[in-house]
Amino acid sequence: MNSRTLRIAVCSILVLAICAGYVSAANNLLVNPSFEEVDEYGEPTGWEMYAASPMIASASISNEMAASGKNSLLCSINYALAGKKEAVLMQDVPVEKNKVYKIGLKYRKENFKETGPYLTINIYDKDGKEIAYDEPLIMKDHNKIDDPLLFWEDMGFRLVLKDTGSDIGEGKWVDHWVIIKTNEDTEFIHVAVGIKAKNPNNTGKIYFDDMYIEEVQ
Ligand SMILES: [Ca+2]
Repeated sequence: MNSRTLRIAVCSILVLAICAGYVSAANNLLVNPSFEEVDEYGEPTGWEMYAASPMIASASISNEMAASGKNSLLCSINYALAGKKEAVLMQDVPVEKNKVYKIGLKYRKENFKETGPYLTINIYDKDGKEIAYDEPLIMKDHNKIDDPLLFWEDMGFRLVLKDTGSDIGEGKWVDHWVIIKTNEDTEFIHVAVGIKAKNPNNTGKIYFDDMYIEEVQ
């Protein structure tokens, strides 16, 4: 193979790789779903962060542990102090009306013994107001969970993956997913991912990675 042929071959492979990357990225509607991109301040691009007391419960991008790529979202309780501790990342994702979407994530706990992690899903209208569903509710299906302390809770106006102190995910990555349907007024899916703990007695960490929102139907 001469150098010109080699160059063409390398370029062709690059183009194919870029196309493949584009196609798979196009299926996931979330921006920065694997927490790989950070701005000059180390904040994850595409996400809005909220922490009530960031010294006590924090959310940050970490390279200590990752399900894919180099980074993940780390939410930690740094001091065991009384009160409600919350640290969360949020994103509003434009979606279509009357379609079915699958939403999922991976997480891993490290010595985390409190309530949390959680994933909250709201369906928003064009004004960013949450839409309340009557029967049928938001959720159509979800992954099977063999632990009464961990469950998907559909309140009609909000769908939450709630962990009330299970051991699931301790020391290993676990997957959770849910299938939802948008309605006639839907413009956005709002997701919030992080930790919420009330009067924590322990410090601990949770890593999140590989989130997705995909249209399935
Ligand atoms: Ca990642």
